[in-house]
Amino acid sequence: MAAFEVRVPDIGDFKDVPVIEVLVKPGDSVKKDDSLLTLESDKATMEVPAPSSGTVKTILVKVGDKVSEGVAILTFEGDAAAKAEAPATKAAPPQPKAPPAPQAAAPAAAAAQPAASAAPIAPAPALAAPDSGTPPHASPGVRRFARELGVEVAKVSGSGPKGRILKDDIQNFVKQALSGGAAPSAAARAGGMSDLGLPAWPKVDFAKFGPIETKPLTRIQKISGPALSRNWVMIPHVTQFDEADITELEAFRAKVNEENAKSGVKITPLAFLIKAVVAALKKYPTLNSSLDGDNLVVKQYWNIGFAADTPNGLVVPVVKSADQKGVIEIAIETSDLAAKAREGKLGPADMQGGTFSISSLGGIGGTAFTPIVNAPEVAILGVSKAAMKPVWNGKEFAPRLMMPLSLSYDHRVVDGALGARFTSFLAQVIADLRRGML
Ligand code: CAO
Repeated sequence: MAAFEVRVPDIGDFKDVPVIEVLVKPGDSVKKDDSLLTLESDKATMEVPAPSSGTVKTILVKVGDKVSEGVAILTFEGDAAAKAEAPATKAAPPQPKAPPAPQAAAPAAAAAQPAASAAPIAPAPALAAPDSGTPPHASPGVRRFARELGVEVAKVSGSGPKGRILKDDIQNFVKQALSGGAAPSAAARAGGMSDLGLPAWPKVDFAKFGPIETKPLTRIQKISGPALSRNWVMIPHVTQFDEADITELEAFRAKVNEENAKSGVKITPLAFLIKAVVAALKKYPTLNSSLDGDNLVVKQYWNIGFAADTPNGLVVPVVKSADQKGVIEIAIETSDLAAKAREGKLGPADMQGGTFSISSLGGIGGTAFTPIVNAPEVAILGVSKAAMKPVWNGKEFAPRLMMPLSLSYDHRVVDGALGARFTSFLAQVIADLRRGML
């Protein structure tokens, strides 16, 4: 056994290919040809296999990094002779492509360790599903894992970059099936029922009743649709409604915008909302968590996603470490991210790592709505259009600018009292941001 670096092998003409999945972690024991990580260019998906049986020592890249031939991806302790034998091959055949979807945090890269030597490894092509019209997006390693567990990958929703099916998705699918949630009965299928035991989707020849135009769904819609359905079906949602008095905040915002008029930076209500949400999450950390089996993972970082409406569909860019940024900095960042979103230029890293989301329809209208929780987060804040209302101040009705809040939460994690406390505290902070500093 010897330590050496495993490097990106010959991948044909491809350069700067994004790492979309790291399949191992330090300390993992792997067998020869087990997949180590997945690369995906515009045209092909490739897996880098282990050169021999051995142990992963350190990971030198992370999801989102761009790599080319020769770049060291991890250090490995294994059969040093194997590294010389591994043939370099061309890149894999094309896979169906899809745009990035909102994601959980990518694993952080471990510190690079210098190693004795490097091994070029042949990438393995990703295979299309043999039994389905639209092959699901999954690496050969994940397909193999699914086969071992008897899972049909076509039935699994992917939570990885670009909707890719990960090993975790297969495991979760199995857990759900074991608890009676996922597997359709043969009788249900024979009776034309869906996986949930519901009647099949109605098939109607709409053209029989009048002229129609058929438009294909955008790639974002194809990815976000199944994720939204999963979240809607699997998360027991409750929505708590409240109102925040933003009379003072709006006066302050107008003043700051006037003072900063020359800078070209415009502060919209969203930037203040993000700061207020962080203060409420710090007071009620359960809403900054994710369910992981029997554990609740409470995050000690505050990355706030916001739904952005784009011509191609809904995306959720993330303002990272919002607790460490000022309102003006957040306003600049949300405006840059929203512009990137509308131009279709958001990268996976822009949408990863969110701990809580805001969906603001305040610039459009409405009095309330019920947003869908953005799993694996446990809560999302919907914001509707503020309106001037008569509010009783103890002596008289006074005109106040009231902003509607709709907090949807995962009732497995957040109970009603906590949901109400969080929303009511949030409304207080929005009404007077000094409360967020207490
Ligand atoms: N009440 C009243 N007015 C509001 C408001 C609110 N709650 N929120 C924003 N506004 C005002 C802003 O002040 C701005 O007015 P002025 O130009 O007069 O200052 C105007 O509405 C437009 O704001 P905006 O919506 O462009 O800016 P924002 O920073 O508040 O929001 C973004 C940015 C990206 C969230 C927004 O552009 C967007 O895409 N919203 C749609 C989100 C969405 O689709 N959610 C649904 C997801 S679920 O399907």
